[in-house]
Amino acid sequence: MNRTVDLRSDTVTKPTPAMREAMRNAEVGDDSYGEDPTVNRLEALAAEKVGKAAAMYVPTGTMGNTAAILTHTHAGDYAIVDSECHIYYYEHGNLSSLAGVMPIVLDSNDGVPALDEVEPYLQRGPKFPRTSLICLENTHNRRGGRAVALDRMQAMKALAEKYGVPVHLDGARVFNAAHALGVDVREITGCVDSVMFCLSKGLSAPVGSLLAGDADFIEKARRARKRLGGTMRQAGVIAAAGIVALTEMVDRLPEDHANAQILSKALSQFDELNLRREDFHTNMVFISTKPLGVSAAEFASQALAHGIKVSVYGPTKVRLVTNHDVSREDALYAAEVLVDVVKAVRK
Ligand code: TLP
Repeated sequence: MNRTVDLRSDTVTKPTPAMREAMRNAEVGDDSYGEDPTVNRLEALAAEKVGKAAAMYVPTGTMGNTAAILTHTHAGDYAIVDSECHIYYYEHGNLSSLAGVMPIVLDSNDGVPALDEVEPYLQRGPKFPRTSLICLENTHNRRGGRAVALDRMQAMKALAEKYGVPVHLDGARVFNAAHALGVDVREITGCVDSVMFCLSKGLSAPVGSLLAGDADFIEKARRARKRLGGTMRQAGVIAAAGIVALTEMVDRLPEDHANAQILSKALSQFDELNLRREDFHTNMVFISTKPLGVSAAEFASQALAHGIKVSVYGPTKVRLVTNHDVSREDALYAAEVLVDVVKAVRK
């Protein structure tokens, strides 16, 4: 059997035929002069979708987050982050190395640190560093692709507002969160001052993310993007795929969530995996290989031998991500293979 199912990430998705067509026909101009009509259309559409006044196209989610941090903060400030968030865990210390900001790293169950742990950092007077930003993530990648509950975000926003501190959302997969919570995405983005979301993940565009916020914030963020080397020229060629992503690919995300449930259901038959299906809200499933007595790398190589690609997310942590390029049949096949792998490796 030569079938391959790539569950490493939703970033592996290929552009759809409609995206390729839109890219071929894209009207372009020099975006550094604000003259790329396709980029302008994408930015306007993105801002409207997430209910913000303005948006800026960036090549990657990491750059969008970094531009937001550079715009909200000054060197020497504190920013509050959850210990498992992408900004802290994967973005190579940009908040410190590029923005000069000190992370206050707080633990949490759901990606939202406890308010009583956050508040003291917001109250401190001029003798102490200023806390100028709180970062949230929804869906929360390392916390199981969790859709963070609205009331938790609203509570953090209310606290932040009390002290005039902005909240930035790493919303790389915010449309997955909206589907899982059953709300309009604007209800989520209404809890934050700025949001970054990705076109290049579940929405299947080949490149690109957006940073959205109020008009003044985005005007300043354009300088941060320039500083990061992210100001592009005839970017309409890629932005065209982003427009298709936003108009055609958002409504189908529940298919990925249903396929993730196929995987979690199949694997939940193994008591030792202690896999609680309700912990997986969106398109990700995490497995701990520890109870099986094997490393994540060993598990991954056994799965690969049968054509199933998974991510090693820690010494004994494996991540499976469903996406547009994984059909229901692929998910059923992958579930069967992964069940066999568990049976074969458990000691
Ligand atoms: N996440 C990637 C890897 O970096 C882990 C993945 O495969 O999930 N925020 C969140 C929540 C993300 O998951 C990612 C990418 C980013 C930001 C960064 O986006 P890019 O890769 O476009 O810089």
